[in-house]
Amino acid sequence: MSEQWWQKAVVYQIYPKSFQDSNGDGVGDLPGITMRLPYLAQLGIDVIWLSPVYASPMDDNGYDISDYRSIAPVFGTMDDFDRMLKTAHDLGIKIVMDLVVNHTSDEHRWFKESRKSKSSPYRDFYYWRDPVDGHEPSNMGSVFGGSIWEWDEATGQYYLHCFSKKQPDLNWENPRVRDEVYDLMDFWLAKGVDGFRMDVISMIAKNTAFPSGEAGPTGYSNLWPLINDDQVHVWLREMRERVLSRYDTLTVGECAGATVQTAKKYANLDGSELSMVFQFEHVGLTGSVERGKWTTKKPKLTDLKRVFEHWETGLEGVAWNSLYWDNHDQPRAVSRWVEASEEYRERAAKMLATCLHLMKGTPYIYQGEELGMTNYPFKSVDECDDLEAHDAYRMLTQDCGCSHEEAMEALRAICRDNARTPMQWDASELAGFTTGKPWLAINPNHAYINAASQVDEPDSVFSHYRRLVSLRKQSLLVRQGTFELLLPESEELFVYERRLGDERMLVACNFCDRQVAFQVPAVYAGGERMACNYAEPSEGVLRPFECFAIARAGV
Ligand code: ISL
Repeated sequence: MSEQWWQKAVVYQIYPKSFQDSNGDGVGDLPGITMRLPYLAQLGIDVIWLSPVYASPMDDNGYDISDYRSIAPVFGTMDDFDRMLKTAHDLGIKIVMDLVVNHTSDEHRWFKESRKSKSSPYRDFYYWRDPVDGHEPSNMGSVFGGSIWEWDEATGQYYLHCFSKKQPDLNWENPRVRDEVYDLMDFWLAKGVDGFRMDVISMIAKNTAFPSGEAGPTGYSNLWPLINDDQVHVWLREMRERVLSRYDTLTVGECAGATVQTAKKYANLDGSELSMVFQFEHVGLTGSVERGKWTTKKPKLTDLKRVFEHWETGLEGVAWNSLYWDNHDQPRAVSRWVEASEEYRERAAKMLATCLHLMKGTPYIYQGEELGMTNYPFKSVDECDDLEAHDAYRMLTQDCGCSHEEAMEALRAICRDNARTPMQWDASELAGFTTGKPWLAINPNHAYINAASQVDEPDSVFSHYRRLVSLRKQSLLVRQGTFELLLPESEELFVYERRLGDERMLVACNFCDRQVAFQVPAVYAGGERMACNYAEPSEGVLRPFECFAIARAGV
């Protein structure tokens, strides 16, 4: 297969609420994004993944959509959208929209009609079930707490919601639902958008027996047996045939629960389903049975490497990988994956970037990651906006017996608002993000972590990212070479090799704040060093958080 454009691309994720405010209401917006496009062009990225900007009551910051064909007024107008898309395209940047079609908002017209009566023509757009023995039809818990079933007094039935009760799940078995989804995809593709990031697409097909499972600490069982892993592929193929085959798109499915085996179907190079998936194995490494994701653990490096190796080698020649450290649902990369004091933060941020960007797959940069932005020092749950954080605080303190301080420690480590604090554009009081009151607090470290101090500074984290983005563009080896993990047993070093024809590249990364012995294999003698985060080369060691790559041809 010849190289597809999305295999050569680097994607940058924008979380619109927190990127750039243009009208002083404290919330980021589309004109703000348009204003900052030259910054992204300077970074060199090829594609923007835009988190949802559609009409929404914002129960889950836009992942609850009430109209798929209009823009939320807080973000601007359709004209603002068209202007942003055109300006981006003029700069050579593509835009991929977030497609949230596992569920709608309960304020979407379809759901409002659906809940009116059992005989509504929209009733079957959602999953409605009778009580079983006077209770919910199953004991499963939703992602944001409580049951997946919400009682509706008016019609005497429950409806299904895997996320908040304001996010009822669409019934994909109904062909009319699928027609509507394909139509709205067409609407945006015809406008010129370049693809979709598909929200929880691995969850659209349900096991409609709605099984109950063993209850965990919250009194509810795990959600995963609800997912029908086979049917989802049937519908994705249908979606390809009916819509995607008519356009040249990047599609990335958010696929919690995907394995290398299932990803071979989702992201097969034959193009029958999606371009690639977001897998969750590495971000899942820090969870626990008792507390779910709400722990303060750091992953073991050997586990992290095993996951990447598994995906890199497992999909080789068959399917395509995506590569990410963080996004709007994850804490900040530099706070999460390593234990780096402020002294080493910049080196660690560059090291993580090098480690990820020189693997095989399409890399994703989450806004602010390119500046080395960090988690936020939350002291109280009242400082958090995210519905999930509030539910987690309640669960940790009430169901898991944590003290306030223990619960806050978990929130500081893992809650989603860590990633959602406003972009740090400059050192001024409001970080250049807004002139009003920011919707979520700005991290006080914007005084020294900000774009203004980095864009023209050759040693900055931003410049390091910029070099990595450009390296991928120039190097077929980086884009298409095979991956081999070296030193799999090391708990300090992440070292791998890439090979293509007679070219090879060694990538060496020290994940800890100590110097560790390391000999570059003799075959690399005289090779070209790049992507380094120390000015002078070292001999026989990797210094704290050191990284570099060496490339050699003709071997
Ligand atoms: O962040 C998580 C909960 O801890 C994830 O499980 C997350 O809910 C899951 O990855 C699905 O995420 C997507 O759909 C959600 C939305 O809240 C997330 O922001 C979105 O990325 C519901 O639409």
